[in-house]
Amino acid sequence: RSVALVGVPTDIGAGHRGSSMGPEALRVARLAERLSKRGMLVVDHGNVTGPLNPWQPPTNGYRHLEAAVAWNTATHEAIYSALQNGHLPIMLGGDHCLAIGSISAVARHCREKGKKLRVLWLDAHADFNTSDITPSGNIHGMPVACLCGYGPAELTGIGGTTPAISPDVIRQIGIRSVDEGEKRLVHEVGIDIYDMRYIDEIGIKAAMEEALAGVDDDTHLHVSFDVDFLDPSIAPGVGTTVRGGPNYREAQLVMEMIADTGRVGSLDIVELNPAFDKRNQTAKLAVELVESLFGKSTLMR
Ligand code: DIR
Ligand code: MN
Ligand code: MN
Ligand code: MN
Repeated sequence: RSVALVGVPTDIGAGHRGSSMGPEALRVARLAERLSKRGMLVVDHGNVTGPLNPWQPPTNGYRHLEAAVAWNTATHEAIYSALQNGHLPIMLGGDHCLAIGSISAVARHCREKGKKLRVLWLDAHADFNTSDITPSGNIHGMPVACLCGYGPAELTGIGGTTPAISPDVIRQIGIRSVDEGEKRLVHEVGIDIYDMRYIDEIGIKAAMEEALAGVDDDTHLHVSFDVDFLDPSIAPGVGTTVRGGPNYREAQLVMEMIADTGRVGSLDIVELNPAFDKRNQTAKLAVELVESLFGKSTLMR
């Protein structure tokens, strides 16, 4: 299987600077080499380009809306063309607002190929804010809402179809921080959320079985991996840590169970922030988990 790495070096949607260094940290942690070792044909397509981060306060409920549109439009084109060329794209973020560009591209590809889409959103946060309920104005807290059609037309329309996806394709896993207005909205829209309370009660294995139920040979599985999904004790290199996340073994099992479906068709690795990391340990952990996501296991292969 041929894999296209697409770097998107921006922190335009975040409330802390530094996730713009994420793509390079993943390269330094040898992501391409590790996947090549697994027998995958990996081509690093380099970085998407876009405006510098002007680091302005929010206006009308958005920080840097115009620049976020530019970055997401470029990301959409890069991911869509990788898919059209038969590659499995891995988007190296960058902050999580970039999932608007990547997932709208994956959804467009699935519509054209008549494939079913399932999006696994691994995150501490629901990322379902809108301009009137956001506590921060940061667009990285809004991508799931935008993809479902709740947001400014400049973002919800990327890829030409609004909404880009239907809420029922999404499964959110690891959630433990949802803002006040956001809580109301995710219930209203009916987002399927496997929050940490639920995972504590039924266990990560049963939760993943539920999240993956119905994935079949016609399904394109997109994994949107926000590194703050992981417990901060193992993954300090993110801007918005939230305690009480999956530990190392639980995170490995999540990736292994996704790998077992054999249906992973695209991936985002986002919110990795080397400015908060120590000796690139979080990037190295992310690479290890991505190896598991692509089938590395202790006793097989
Ligand atoms: C918070 C933080 N919910 C916000 N969001 C995220 O600003 O909207 N942090 N995604 O990573
Ligand atoms: Mn290519
Ligand atoms: Mn996120
Ligand atoms: Mn998050």
